[in-house]
Amino acid sequence: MTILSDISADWWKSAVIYQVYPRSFYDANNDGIGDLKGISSKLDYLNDGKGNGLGVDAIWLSPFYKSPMKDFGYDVSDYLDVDPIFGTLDDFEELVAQAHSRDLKILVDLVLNHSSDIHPWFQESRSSRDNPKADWYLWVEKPEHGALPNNWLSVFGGPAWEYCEERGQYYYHSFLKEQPDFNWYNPEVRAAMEEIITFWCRKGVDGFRLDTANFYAHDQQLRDNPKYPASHKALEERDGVEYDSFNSCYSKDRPENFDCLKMIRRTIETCSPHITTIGEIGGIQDLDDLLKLASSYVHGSEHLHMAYTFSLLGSRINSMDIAVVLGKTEKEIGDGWPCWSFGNHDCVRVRTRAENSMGMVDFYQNLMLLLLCFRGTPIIYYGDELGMEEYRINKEELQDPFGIAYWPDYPGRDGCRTPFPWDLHRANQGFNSGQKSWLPATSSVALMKNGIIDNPMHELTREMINVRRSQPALQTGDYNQIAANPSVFAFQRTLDNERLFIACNFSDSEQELFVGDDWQENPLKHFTRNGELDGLLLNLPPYGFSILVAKQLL
Ligand code: TEU
Ligand code: CA
Repeated sequence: MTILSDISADWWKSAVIYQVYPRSFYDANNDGIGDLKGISSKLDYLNDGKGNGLGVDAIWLSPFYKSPMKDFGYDVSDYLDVDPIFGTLDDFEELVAQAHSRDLKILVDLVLNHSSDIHPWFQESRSSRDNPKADWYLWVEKPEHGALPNNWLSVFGGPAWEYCEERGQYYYHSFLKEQPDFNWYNPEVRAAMEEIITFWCRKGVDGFRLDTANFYAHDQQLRDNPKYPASHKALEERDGVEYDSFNSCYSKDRPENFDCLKMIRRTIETCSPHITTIGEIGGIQDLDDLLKLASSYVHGSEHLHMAYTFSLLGSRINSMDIAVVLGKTEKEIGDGWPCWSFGNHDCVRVRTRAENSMGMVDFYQNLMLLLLCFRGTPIIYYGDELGMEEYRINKEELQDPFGIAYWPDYPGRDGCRTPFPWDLHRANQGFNSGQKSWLPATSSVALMKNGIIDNPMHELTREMINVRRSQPALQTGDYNQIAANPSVFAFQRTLDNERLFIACNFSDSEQELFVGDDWQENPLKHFTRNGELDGLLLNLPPYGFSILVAKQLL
């Protein structure tokens, strides 16, 4: 176990997090699938501890535990071991040591809502009605007349209930039928979760991303979920995904879920006060409800440290919608701490979403700049710092079970999980040494013609991470919205007497913004499309972006 000295308990508030999807980062043993040794060998790219590299502070690793890979690791069959595809526990320890020697922190992904159906716990549970683990999962009697226990649906399609001949009962699965949900009301299950958490804390991890942190508790009366009115617009429009037409307020988001989170937090704090948590608050319900719920999970100090929602991960990324999400969050979050990302392994690449909504790559670059100026911890999804695009997957190439279930209405999540393009001129773009990769390695050359490091998008991201690091107001200052119209989004960040003015032009025409006379251009950075101060006005070129500094500071 590696101990980091000198860490502040709140390190995660000023950190920039980078999400690595281990299957797709770097394939060290050339078997077509990325691995832990591959990640270790590429840490310098992220941060070499000497001021080189992208400059991120922490890595969130998507699951690398033993798994039959029905959901690519989000179906765990042994929580305390590494899948041979990714390497060994020793490889993990080496990765932690290598990361810590560069001052990089490691967050691991805990999938505690469900296990794989081949996990020995489920195998035992399903074997009879009276085995020691009979009540570890959610088992329900078969109703008369062949009906299902209730109307709950699986996120990935069809009813959430699967019949099991051995027990003559149904079991519940929020996701695949190969991902049975645990019964969190059972104290033995909670004790097992404590052991898992403690195990990874002792391996020296600095934090956990908690998969589906709002799904643990379910309504014990098994009440039906209400259907949204036909006019309801889901946050992310996934054509034909029936799950999105229900308000799943009985199958998840339960008030009882707070007890689960409390138990997780207590267990972690027993190990170390420095370990952080980020809960994934899945679901694309009503925006107000979603942001209220996520905020309530981070109030006080008994539940999560941070939570992220899908509110910036869908197609609604424009000035007005972003301002609404940030504004509502500020209103609800109280003493909690926000956490933001524009990309992850479950949604369409942000560069592609940005182009679809605005038709401009420049607009995409502004999103990265904005992300690094928001109040809250930013998470950058691997490859977004290069401008990786969504890969348009063909039917024969489909890997994601979500896509297989809904093809072609919804093509699933493979398109955002393609291999990292280390070198466009080598086989598989340098992802490995030539063995066919699990998803096609075909990133666009458009933004990368000069290689990774000279890529303008990479340069912009790296510089902006530096700016954020040098400006405490960007890390922990207050947030005040100044303007939000379809063309311009502007806000201030203030910490003590340090004040910054951030303005972003979302349009392809020049925009004039009244800023008053107490601002000067930030000498730290002149972005490519920096605006110009003209008396009391800021002139922003098309897709311009400016950070101004209050005059008395200069
Ligand atoms: O995602 C859970 C989840 O809620 C998402 O599927 C979400 O509903 C949807 O994508 C919103 O658009 C987590 C993991 O991030 C995902 O990769 C796993 O497949 C899933 O849990 C099951 O473990
Ligand atoms: Ca490999």
